[in-house]
Amino acid sequence: MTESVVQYRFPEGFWWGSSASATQTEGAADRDGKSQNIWDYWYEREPSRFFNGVGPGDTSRFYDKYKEDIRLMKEIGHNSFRLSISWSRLIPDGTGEINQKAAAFYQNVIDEMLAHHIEPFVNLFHFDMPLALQRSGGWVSRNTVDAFEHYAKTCFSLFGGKVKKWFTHNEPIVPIEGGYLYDFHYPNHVNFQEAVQAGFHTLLSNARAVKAYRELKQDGQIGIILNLTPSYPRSSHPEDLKAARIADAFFNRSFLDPAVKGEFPSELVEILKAEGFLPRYEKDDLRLIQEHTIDLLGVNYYQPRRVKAKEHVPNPHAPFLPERFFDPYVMPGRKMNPHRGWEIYEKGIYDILTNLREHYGNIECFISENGMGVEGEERFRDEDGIIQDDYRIEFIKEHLKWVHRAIGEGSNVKGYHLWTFMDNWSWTNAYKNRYGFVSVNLENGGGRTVKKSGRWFKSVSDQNGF
Ligand code: BGP
Repeated sequence: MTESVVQYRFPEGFWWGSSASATQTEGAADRDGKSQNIWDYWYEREPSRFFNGVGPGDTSRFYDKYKEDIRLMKEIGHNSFRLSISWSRLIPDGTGEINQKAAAFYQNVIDEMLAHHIEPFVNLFHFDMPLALQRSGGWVSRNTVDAFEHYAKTCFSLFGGKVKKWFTHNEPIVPIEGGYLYDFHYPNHVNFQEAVQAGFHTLLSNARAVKAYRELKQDGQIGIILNLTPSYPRSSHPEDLKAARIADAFFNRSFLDPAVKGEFPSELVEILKAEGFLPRYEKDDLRLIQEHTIDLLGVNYYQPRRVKAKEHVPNPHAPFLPERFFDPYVMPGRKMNPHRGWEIYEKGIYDILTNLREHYGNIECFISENGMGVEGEERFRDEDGIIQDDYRIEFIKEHLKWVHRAIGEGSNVKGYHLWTFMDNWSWTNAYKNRYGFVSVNLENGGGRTVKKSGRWFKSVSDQNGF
């Protein structure tokens, strides 16, 4: 790759790579002893809820093609990559016996990455509850917290000799939103009390895993990955500001404050108390959460949240949702990714990093997801077979410029991982929007081709900037 003038240079050792998750990439959903998770089961029951009726059975076949994929990661300049372990593959009943074939698979993946000098960042839970545990209540049940602690310890003892960056959860608020508030994950309940309980248990499971990890003294770091969506008020009117503050407490600080500071945001606690929704917990839980905060924070950023004061008195008979306190605000003139329906606001990434620097002790962090899903990318394939995704390069550059600026002002941000390495299965959106550096041909056995953005990323990684 020819050297070009580097205008934005990043600190030595910056983590360049991408992230992915087990259910979205592995395939082999019913092979080699893996049991069903909620996605396998929900798809079996309601295939029509998934774009074009495509389910999680095959996804991108990482299970079979991981060697080729890791080689491609190297080829496009990765020095790190985040994957998740499939709980229902490793411990098919959710708790109990280890599936030795699964243990061997993850061991091989980790070894292959290390052989290519790609550091594995390993996440334990990425939306994929084993069905056996969901049947007994999933995150609403305290037993799941015990099962998670056991699962986490199992992973640390199997792989912790080689893996030095661990994450307990990816976007833990999303299964709560999807499963218990807004009907886009199984079990499709709309029940605020369950949502709060599930959220509390998730946080407790994080603290238990952090504690277990520290006790093992494995000489690595443990953290959590949060989707931080800055809440911007429509105006500086006090009612709009209040709406934004409450939205921030619900969707960001609910997980950020306990994970990083060990405490729950008082605005949120007040609301839960006033509305009668405090979770059930045991005497030592709060202390455990307080004493076991994370080392390293992953920040997923796609879009901001814009809000305004409520325009109408909320219907007291409607199910209780956070939107009782604010309305979404559609800002005229906003820049959109029309495929995903998400606003693109690059400065948001800088605002998050600044907030972490100013209010969260400048905790060590990295951008663990950021990316652009585009439908119908085949139309950008040129005669050499390469997808000319200049829009993705532009998207990454514009975000990286703000990351660079935040670093200049002292932010403790250590890397940038794109969502995602190769096109993968996006939950109910299945393969509608493509996010990868590498395209996956679903008709042709999952054949891979590096997109223009992948080649460009190699030069960014080589030059440590662009
Ligand atoms: C994040 C998830 C990923 C991924 C990504 C893109 O919320 O961590 O799993 O899917 O978003 O979003 P989507 O797949 O919904 O388009």
